[in-house]
Amino acid sequence: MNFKMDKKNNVSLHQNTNKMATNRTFTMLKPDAIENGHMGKILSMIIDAGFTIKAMKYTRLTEAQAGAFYEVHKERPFYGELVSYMTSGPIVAAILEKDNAVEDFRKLIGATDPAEAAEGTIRKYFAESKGRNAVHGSDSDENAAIEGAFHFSANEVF
Ligand code: IDP
Ligand code: MG
Repeated sequence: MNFKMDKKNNVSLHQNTNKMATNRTFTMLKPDAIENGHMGKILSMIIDAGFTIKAMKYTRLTEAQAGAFYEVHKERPFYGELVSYMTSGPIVAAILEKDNAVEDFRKLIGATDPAEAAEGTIRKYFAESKGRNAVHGSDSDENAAIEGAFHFSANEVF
């Protein structure tokens, strides 16, 4: 993955990546989850599953930020739709900590498409569709570090 932001956005994707340990992952509660009033319930599920919140913010992505975050998908037919959805309203971004964080969090959120998500997963409960699927979870330790540093500076991580 190669996230690059304009200098003027004052976001460096490579700063502070050393602050992310391998027992951390990065999540976003996506605009549909916030819009549908599921913020509290999803955060409860995350905390009840044993994750500790190391950093968290309520924010709205710019088109440049969403475009860069999902740059790996830029050739996919749904890219435009994805960027416009991810900028359509506020999100909650967070860095989470737990043993085996990346894998355990992907299990907690379930498959990308809620129709394929296991019972008891966040996407099974709250996702509207494969596109509007309530939550993001990093897919590797490396991406967790990159994505965490994309959203948080060192003094925002506890
Ligand atoms: P993931 O979020 O489960 O890792 P990815 O394949 O990495 O899934 O896709 C990133 C995001 O792009 C998904 O969470 C979803 O919001 C969106 N997306 C993926 N596939 C489709 C699709 O076929 N149609 C519309 N949106 C999609
Ligand atoms: Mg993914």
